[in-house]
Amino acid sequence: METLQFPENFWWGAATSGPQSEGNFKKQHQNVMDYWYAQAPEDFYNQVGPDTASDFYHDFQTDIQLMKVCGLNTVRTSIQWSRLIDDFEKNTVNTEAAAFYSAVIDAFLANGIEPFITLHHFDLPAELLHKYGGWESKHVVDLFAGFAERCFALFGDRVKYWFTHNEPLVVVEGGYLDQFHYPKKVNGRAAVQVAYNLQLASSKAIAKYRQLKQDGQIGIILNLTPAYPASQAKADIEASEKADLWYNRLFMDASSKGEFPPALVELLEQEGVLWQAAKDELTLIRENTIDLLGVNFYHPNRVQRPKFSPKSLVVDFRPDKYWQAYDMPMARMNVDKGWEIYPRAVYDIAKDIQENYGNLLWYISENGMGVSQEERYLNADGVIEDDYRIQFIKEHLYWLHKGMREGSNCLGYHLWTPIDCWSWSNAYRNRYGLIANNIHTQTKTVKKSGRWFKKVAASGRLELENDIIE
Ligand code: BGP
Repeated sequence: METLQFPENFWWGAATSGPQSEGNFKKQHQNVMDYWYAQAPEDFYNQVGPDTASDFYHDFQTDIQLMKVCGLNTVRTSIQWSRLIDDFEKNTVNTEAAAFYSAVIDAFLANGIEPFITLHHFDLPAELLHKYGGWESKHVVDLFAGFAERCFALFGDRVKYWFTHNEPLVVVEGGYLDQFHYPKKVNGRAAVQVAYNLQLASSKAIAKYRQLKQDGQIGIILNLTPAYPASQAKADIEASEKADLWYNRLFMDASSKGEFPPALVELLEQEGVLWQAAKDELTLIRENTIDLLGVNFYHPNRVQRPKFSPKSLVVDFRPDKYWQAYDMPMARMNVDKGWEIYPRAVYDIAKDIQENYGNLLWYISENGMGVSQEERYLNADGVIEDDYRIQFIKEHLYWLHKGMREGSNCLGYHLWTPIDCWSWSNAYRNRYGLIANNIHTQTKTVKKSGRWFKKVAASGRLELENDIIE
C-alpha cells in the first residue's frame, strides 16, 4: 500500500453552476439554454429542461450542509447574468437576486466552504443573442464587463476567487461549429470572432477587477485536452500540434501570457478568417492576464493526420480540417459516457503549465465521471456504491500528485460536481455528483464517493492499494 500526502491547505472541492443547479425560480430573463429548451425541448435528454434543476434556489442551505458532509473546503458555482441583472443596457441589479446570491455566499462561508464564483458558464442572456448576435458582438463584450463589475462590487468583500468564463472553447465549438449548444450555428468565421470576443470579455472583466483593487484573485476556467498524436509520423505530429493550438493554446496563451499563439494567428490569417481586433484591445489583453488558472479535464484528444488535404477547396473554414479524431484501439473507456479515461494526462497538463507557462498557479477545476442510471448501484441502505467514481478520482489524484511532487503549482482538486445536476442537452442523463439527487422528489443522498472524499479531504492522504493503472 502506498500513501500520498497532499498539502495542508489543498483545495478539496467540487464545481457546479447557477444554470445547472438553481432552477429558474423568480428569474426575470431567459439565458440561451432556457430559450433553447423553450424552443426545442426534444433536443434535451428525456425532454428535461432547466426549470427545476437541483432546486438549489430553495435548498441551498441544506445542499451546502451536505457538501460539508463530503468534506469540501471550496466550491465553485456561478452567478447567472440573466438572474442578477434586470436591465442589461442599464446594468441595474435585481435586488431579490442579489439577496439570493448574497445568502448563498454567506451560507458557504458559515459552513467553512470558500466560494469560488464563475461569471459566465454558457449562460448568456438570450436577449443579448437576439438583439446583438451574442458573443459575436463587441457591445455584448462591454456589457459583460459591466456585469462582472457589478458582481465584484456586490460580493467581492466575501468572494476571493473569481473566474470570468467556464470553458470558452465549448461556447465556440458548441455554438458556432458543432451545433451542440445554442445558437447551433455552423460558421467558422463567426467561431473565430466569438473566440476572440470571449477572450476580450475575460480580459475586460479582469481589468475591471484590477481597477477595484480588491484583495482576491481572478482567473479563467479552461477545458484543456492534450492532443496526443496517433503515431510518431510527421503528419500525425503536425496534426496534433495544430489541434493543440486550437484546443489548448488559444485561450491558455491569451489568458496567461496576454498574447494569442503566433502560429495560430498566422494560420487564421492565411485562411482569411482572422478575428477583427483593435490595437487597444490587444493591449488590454496583454495587460490583463490571470492570477490563477482552473483546468477542466475529462478526457484526452487523440488525433491523426486529416483524411483530406487541408488545401482542399472548401467554402467554410473549420479549424479541424487540420486534423482528424483518432479512435485508439483498446482505449480505456468510460463506456457509459463514451469518453476515454486517461488520468496520466493530468500529469502532462501539470508539467506543461510548469514548463511552458511560468509555473503559474492553477488547480483542477473540473474532473469527473458521468454515469447514467446510478440507481443500479443502490445498496440496501439506499446509498449509491459508486466505486468506479472513487477509482476514477484516485487515479487522477495520483498523476496530479506526481506533477506536484515535481514542482507544478497546483492548489487543488475540484470534482464535477457536488450534487447531481442538470447538464444542458444531456439534462440528467449523466450523473457526476458526490451526492445523488432524485429529480422527482429532490431528495439528496450522499453517495459512497462522498464519504470517501471526506476522508481524503480531512486527512489530505490518498491511500492506494496497487490499484493505479499506469
Ligand atoms: C463540462 C461543463 C459542465 C458540465 C460537465 C458535464 O464541460 O463545464 O457544465 O456540464 O461538462 O457534462 P455532461 O453532463 O454533458 O457530460
